[in-house]
Amino acid sequence: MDLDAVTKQSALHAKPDGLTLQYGTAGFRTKAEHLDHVMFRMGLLAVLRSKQTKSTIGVMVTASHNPEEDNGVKLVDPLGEMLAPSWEDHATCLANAEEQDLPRVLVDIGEKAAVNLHQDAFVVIGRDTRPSSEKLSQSVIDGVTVLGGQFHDYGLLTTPQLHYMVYCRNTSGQYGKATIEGYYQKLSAAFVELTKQASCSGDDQRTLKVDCANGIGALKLREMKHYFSQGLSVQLFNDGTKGKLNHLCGADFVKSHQKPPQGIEMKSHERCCSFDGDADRIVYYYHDADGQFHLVDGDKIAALISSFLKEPLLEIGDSLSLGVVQTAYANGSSTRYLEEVMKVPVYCTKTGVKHLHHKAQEFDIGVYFEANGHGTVLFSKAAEMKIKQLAKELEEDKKRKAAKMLENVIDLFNQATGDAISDMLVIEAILALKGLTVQQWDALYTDLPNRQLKVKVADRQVISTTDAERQAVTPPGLQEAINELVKKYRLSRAFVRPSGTEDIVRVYAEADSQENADSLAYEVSLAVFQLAGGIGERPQPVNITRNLEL
Ligand code: NG1
Ligand code: ZN
Repeated sequence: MDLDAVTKQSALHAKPDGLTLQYGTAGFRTKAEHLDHVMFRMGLLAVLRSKQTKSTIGVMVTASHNPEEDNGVKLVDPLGEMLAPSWEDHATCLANAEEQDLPRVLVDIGEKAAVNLHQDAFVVIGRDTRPSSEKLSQSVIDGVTVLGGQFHDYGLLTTPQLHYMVYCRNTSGQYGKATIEGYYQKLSAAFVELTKQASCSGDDQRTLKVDCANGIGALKLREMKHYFSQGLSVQLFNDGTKGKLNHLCGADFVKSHQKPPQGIEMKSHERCCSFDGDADRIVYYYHDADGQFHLVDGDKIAALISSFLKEPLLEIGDSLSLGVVQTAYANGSSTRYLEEVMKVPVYCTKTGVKHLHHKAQEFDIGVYFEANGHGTVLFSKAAEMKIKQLAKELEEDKKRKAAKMLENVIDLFNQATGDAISDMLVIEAILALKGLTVQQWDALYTDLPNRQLKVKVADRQVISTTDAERQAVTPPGLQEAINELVKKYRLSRAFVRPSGTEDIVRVYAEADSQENADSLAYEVSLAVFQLAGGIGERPQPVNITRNLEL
């Protein structure tokens, strides 16, 4: 390592004094103007990680569903996975080192992680459409270059596309071609093949309105839609030509406000969906004949997919294990439906897709989704080989067809990470094959009314949790208070946890009616405010907050 060169270059990307950041649920995320040094340093870190793993490492510049003024960065590990936990600690140390300590911290990481510095390094970089992203990704490149790493800058990409590129490159092209056309072709071919078996079900069925959150999803979907236009016609809204990124639109807005985005015309019973700002989340929704809004979220996506998969799996007669992974935010009704009606084992992990991904890898077929619409289905290598073999060998027509269908499903899911475009195509294929309308899909089960709130506290780390974040361990007395409040309502549940992407504590509550869910969420927020060092204005009852918002 040429530490003198690092010091010199770093001075051009100097860290503001006293600023500390944490590598959270999805990397570093904050106001874009505070991130230049972090980007440069993540370029350095990506080189070390690449040398250590002898693989290509990805760096994605995005702040997903956060406001346009924010930005962020995360590293992508060799198989498209999120960065390993010990390296998250290295990332935090490196990002927070004062200028003069940077060389020492860099050497330290190299030693601790036993990095062979003579190894070559290769880093691929992608970015979203934020105005700040281009300059920040240049800072990543500066970091990569000063440590002698090679790189390929893909420019504008969705987050899942960057994961895909990393995965392709580290499996010598076996997974697919590491180009944007490779991505479009792989997914579209699987979609077209899968939907061939669907009986033609009218024009209406095959049209989908997509709210692209004014983000990168619009650019990529516009390029891609020609590849699958025979099977599905997508109409893009909030395509970034007018509105602001994630402002009053996008998957996070729709999920958290439980209302449609602005900028989309919805007729009753029309199937609509929203991506988030970097196109790794998707939620569906529609208006019924009475004009009432219905959200079809990540939990219902998981339910649709697992019930679809069960049939061909049964048909091929091979006992491949199927499991569903959720977080504490999964609606109680979805868990009950999956366990009791679908008879599929369900597991709960901590928030953050890396936890779900990890757990899902324990099954032959692991379906994982966060309620917010981030997820995918993972097939183990063994399951994939088995299915591909059966698709070739099976004599009986029906069985071979089932195996072939599963083979296409494997190709259609982005196995590297949750992907709005890939998930959208899977969902559309399933609806077409099953001849289901969005209302019929929604009717699989009825969501329990729920509410999510945010509470500002001086230090959100005073809250620590256990049992996949469903129980608060500290501060003392908080869990007891929550238990008492929950007892007051029917079918109720509540939990709190510090956010990994925002400086707030999140409160979640569900109960038998919306009023009760709102009221429980409010009461729990007050308990957090009082027991965990709330700052600013005291939490207000939900209907007041909602009125203020309107
Ligand atoms: P935090 O801010 O840690 O709750 C949010 C989402 C996560 C995940 C990350 C990354 C909720 C409740 N939390 O994390 O599920 O998607 O952002 O984008 O939706
Ligand atoms: Zn996202």
